[in-house]
Amino acid sequence: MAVLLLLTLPIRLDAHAVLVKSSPAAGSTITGTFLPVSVTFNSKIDAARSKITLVGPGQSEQALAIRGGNAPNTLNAEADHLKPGPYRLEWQVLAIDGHITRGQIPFTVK
Ligand SMILES: [Cu+2]
Repeated sequence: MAVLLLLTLPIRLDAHAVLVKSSPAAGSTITGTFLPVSVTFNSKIDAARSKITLVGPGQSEQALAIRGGNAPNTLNAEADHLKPGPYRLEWQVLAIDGHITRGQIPFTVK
């Protein structure tokens, strides 16, 4: 029994940040040139050691200034001067368990 506990403990402590929801949502289409960004995870994250990059038409990249959210599991940012075309947000976050996770949120500007 003690051995079983030791084996399962590391798994239970594991708490990588997993994306819960985002604005814009993945696959969504937005209008306008200004874009508020909000990304929420399933665990607390270190906003100072996390980043969001906006990749736009022609693979242009822009690092967005990150603000912590109202909640410790949310990142906020904003982008402006958007032109119509395909975009994606590339996020990389550091969770409180010390693990980095990353992912992409594709969306379209009309
Ligand atoms: Cu982890």
